[in-house]
Amino acid sequence: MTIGGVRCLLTTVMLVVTTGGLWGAPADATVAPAETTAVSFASVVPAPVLATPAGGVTYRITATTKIYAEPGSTAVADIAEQFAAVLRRSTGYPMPVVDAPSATPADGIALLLSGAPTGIGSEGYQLDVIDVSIAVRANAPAGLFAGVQTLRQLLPPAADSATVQPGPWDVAGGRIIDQPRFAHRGAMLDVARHFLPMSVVKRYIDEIALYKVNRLHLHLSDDQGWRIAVNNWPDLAIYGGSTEVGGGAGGYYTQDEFRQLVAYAAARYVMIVPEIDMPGHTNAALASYADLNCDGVAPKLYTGTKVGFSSLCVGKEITYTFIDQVLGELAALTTGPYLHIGGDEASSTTAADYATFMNRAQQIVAAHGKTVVGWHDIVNASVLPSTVAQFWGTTTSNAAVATAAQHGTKVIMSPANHAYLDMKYNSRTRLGQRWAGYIDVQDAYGWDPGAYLAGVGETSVLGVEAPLWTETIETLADVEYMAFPRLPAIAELGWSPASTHDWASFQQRLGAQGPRWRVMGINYYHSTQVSWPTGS
Ligand code: NGO
Repeated sequence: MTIGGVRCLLTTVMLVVTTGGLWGAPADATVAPAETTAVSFASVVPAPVLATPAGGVTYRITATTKIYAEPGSTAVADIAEQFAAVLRRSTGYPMPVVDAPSATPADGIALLLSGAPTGIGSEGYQLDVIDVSIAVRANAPAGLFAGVQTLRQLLPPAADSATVQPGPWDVAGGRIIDQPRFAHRGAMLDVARHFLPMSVVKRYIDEIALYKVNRLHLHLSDDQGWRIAVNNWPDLAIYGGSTEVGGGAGGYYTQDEFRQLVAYAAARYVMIVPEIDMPGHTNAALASYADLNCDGVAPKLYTGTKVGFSSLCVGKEITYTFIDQVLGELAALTTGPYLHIGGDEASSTTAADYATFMNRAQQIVAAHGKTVVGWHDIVNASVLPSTVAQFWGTTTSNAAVATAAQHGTKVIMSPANHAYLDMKYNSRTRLGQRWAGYIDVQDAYGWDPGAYLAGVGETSVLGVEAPLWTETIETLADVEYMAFPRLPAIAELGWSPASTHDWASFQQRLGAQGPRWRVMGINYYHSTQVSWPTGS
């Protein structure tokens, strides 16, 4: 198997332990040899730019191993503490985090902001594993975080266990030099169709961060529910958030909870991109405030799954007061630069009204100091130079998006027939939809974001995003089943150089994740397209 042109050897050590899974692993979890197997460089997802194994060299984590952190950086200390916390649970070792000495440490695991190649940018890293030490070097903390995610994958899967395991804890020797292809590597959760509690969103952040996904787009409002408290318009959450698809209890995040999510994500180098969808997909808001309706009559709450029937009232001034206050509060809650304003499927709004509305909405976002993201329908309005369009079509050409890209609009690629995690894997999949087709892992992986949409080349592409719409998705187990193993496929398209793209290699590397997911209790779909190790 080759990664980045370098031939890697497969693993050799086969030991057996029992493992207790994290978060709901099956009670009858049986012995699984793959969980204590030393992991080779050839198993990393996303594929690194350059991986050079050093045959026969191994580093062993022991009871005296220290983690050295770049002195004077609380961000690095925090990354080191997170890594130590994972290792303490499974190894039972103390794993102290200490300041790195001025000379490169001669032992232990060092996280350093010096000595990395400058060309690898702020998210790149260099990982060196020799017999006496491990060093992760980067130009910025984000790069160290990415390097630690790679290191986690090089540890035996049992290292991700929530209970102490016997080890040994060996890491294969060699060097990895790595950096991302695209800046935006996103996942999206629709918390509107079915509300997902804080615990689920946090767990998903942990899971996506493992694969170097650095954006979580939260679809916070739709016809069926409004999920973020807005102080100026309290009924949005209290009434508009009181149900969901199927008529369940719904729910919403308080502003304090939302701030917690932003901070939790930031500590894992994930930026939250909040979305308030408008002018369509707004029944929950229209039901909460009669004044927002052109006829002054509030519709009923909606718990079905139709789209395209609702619209904010483009001709009423209160509509703009409303979005100014809502987006103003959201801007204040969000540390990242983006506010997503939706703009998809506005089929109850005329084309002229749509343009009028989206132009004003973009100005309002700009006035709050943020950059607009919209579904690609937004290119039918006059986009601001900074506005980012998120492509969700099922075709490989879209004239309006191509024209916008030629005028400088950056595009996030989420082609629904490849990147939508709510599509069924095949006709037997219980969850999900099929309007964009069935998407098994090879379909999720089998496209090139930089050369997919005619007229939208590599330099116009900000990155990729895998949306998970939740019309049929209700629980953490549902989320995981649809996201794994397709989310890592989209993550690899966003991170790895196009030159590493190779299905045969990818499905092997993806299969190697199975034992880790099993240990972590991730409810993944065992696609028959992937070679899963025995027992995973
Ligand atoms: C479409 C639609 C959403 C649905 C989703 C289901 C976009 C951008 N708008 O994607 O409202 O939930 O499909 O797959």
